[in-house]
Amino acid sequence: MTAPTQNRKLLAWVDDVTRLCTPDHVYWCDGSTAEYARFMDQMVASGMATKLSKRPNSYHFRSHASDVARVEDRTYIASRTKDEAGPTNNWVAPEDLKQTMRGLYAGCMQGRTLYVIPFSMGVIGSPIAKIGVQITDSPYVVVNQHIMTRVGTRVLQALGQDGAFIPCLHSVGAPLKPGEQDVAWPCAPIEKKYIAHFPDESLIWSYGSGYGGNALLGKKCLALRIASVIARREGWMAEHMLILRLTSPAGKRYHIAAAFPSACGKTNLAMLRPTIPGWTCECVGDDIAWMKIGPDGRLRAINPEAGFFGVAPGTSYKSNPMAMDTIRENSIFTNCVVTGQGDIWWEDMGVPCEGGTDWKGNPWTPGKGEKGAHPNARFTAPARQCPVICPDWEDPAGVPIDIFIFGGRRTQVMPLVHEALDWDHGVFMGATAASEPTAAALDVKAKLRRDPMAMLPFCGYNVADYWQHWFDMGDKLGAKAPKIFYVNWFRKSPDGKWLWPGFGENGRVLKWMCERTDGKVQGQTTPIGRMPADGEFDLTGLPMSKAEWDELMRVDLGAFKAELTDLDDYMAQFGSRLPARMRAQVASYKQRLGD
Ligand code: OXD
Ligand code: MN
Repeated sequence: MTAPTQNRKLLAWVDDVTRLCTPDHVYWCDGSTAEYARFMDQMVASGMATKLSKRPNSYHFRSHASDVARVEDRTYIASRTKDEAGPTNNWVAPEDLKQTMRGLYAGCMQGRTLYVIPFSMGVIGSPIAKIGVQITDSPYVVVNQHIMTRVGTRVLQALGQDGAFIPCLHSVGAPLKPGEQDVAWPCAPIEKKYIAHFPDESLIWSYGSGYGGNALLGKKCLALRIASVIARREGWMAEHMLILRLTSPAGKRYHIAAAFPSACGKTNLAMLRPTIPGWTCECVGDDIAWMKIGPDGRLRAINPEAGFFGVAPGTSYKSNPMAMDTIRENSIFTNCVVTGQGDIWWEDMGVPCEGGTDWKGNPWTPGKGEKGAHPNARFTAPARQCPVICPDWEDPAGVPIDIFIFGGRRTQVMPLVHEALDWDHGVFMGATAASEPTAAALDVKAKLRRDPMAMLPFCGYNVADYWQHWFDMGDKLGAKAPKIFYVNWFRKSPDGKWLWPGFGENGRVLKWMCERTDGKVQGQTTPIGRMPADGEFDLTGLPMSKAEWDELMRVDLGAFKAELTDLDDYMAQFGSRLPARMRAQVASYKQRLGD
């Protein structure tokens, strides 16, 4: 196939990789629907995919049982020095890592096709967008990238002869000997998997995994790890945040960006259906926000992605009706149950299932004792199919952010909502956010982990420098900086019951934030921040007793104090790189707690 571009750097890179990986064929993706259909037909024929008779143009894939989630232990930030990567990232000297990986890449595409996927993160032409090119030997990656990014010929046109792009090299790491039969989900064993980032040259090398964030390199690798480094250098922000627009009964619009650790309900909040009368919500993005200061001095956010790669289990008409409607057609499902009727199913989908084939390919019936879908089973669906997608979701200028929210999954201690006393305190709140781990990463064992700004697995440089960048952004934004809040939807009572109904009721929390932003309510100051004053929070129609509300909002100073040792240890790992302003925050926090 002749290359459909004259971009010299791109041609040279594809040539180099072809020589190293020795594929049987090279194919340049054009991004067309015909191409998508052809790949799907091929994968159905080879047994890699199942066409779902109940959902138009939708397919199911089963991964290898060892290749079901991101692998943080195998993810590397290969900056020039270990210190630049910081204590929270795995580091190997770039040349050493390249040497190891070149050894793995040598001949790794034998018997396979090398696909070149030109893609844009953000609408082509947006001043905030960036172009990447992924090379992969996985047709599953190609079809997913078609949904998750903007792929194809238009991107090559935008790139022209000399345009810059971020090279993203990916192989499943499973060469085929002549005549060898392929398996349904080729991948390499865990010790040969590498998800490598070379921030100093904006380069991504991924080897051995075909799954999600390890393999769809535009998402976590480019849009967060590499983009966070570029953003710091260029003075903008690349964050693990959903973006939504909330409109009040009076028609006033508020744009909110919220950071929660993986699998803590970002997609649900992004597609919220508020229960409070007159308030509406539209989704701009569910996972990543790229934000630049606009000509008016406000922070403007775009969603660099074009699709949703959501956690399937738990998604139902109760938890997220808009996601359920989004995935009715043209969607890809991975590691779900395929029912006897030719549909997909997962735990807590809210519909009965008579049985079918589970994510491992075994016959399955409910009550078997084992889960039918993997807890990190996913759907990939076009964002434009979301019934509440914001009409401006592709505005190249982005939407102006009024409010930042941080949070995590805490069954204890953290109240439903509190507000930062000022920008620096908000940075402290984000920096110290903690969560109980979920199924989105294979190898997280801790009971509670601090996940700064939900970026722990995604920050491409030293987290202490990242915090300094947040302080610097606050200085640049001044009075136009978004207000910062912290939420916890997951608190339980001492006898183990959820204290907050969540889902559509979360709109009430957002309403209080908007009213704070407008100065309509004042809140009350507590040692941890501002909280709703008596009567300020709209509980109309909620069957919640005063005692339950008090428990939900209870600030147990003893419990906060008990976490101070952990906080000190956490901060100490950054040594002298810890910003002075963060030290000051820790000191005033302790003082407010009365320590
Ligand atoms: C994701 C994640 O897939 O955060 O979005 O793990
Ligand atoms: Mn995510």
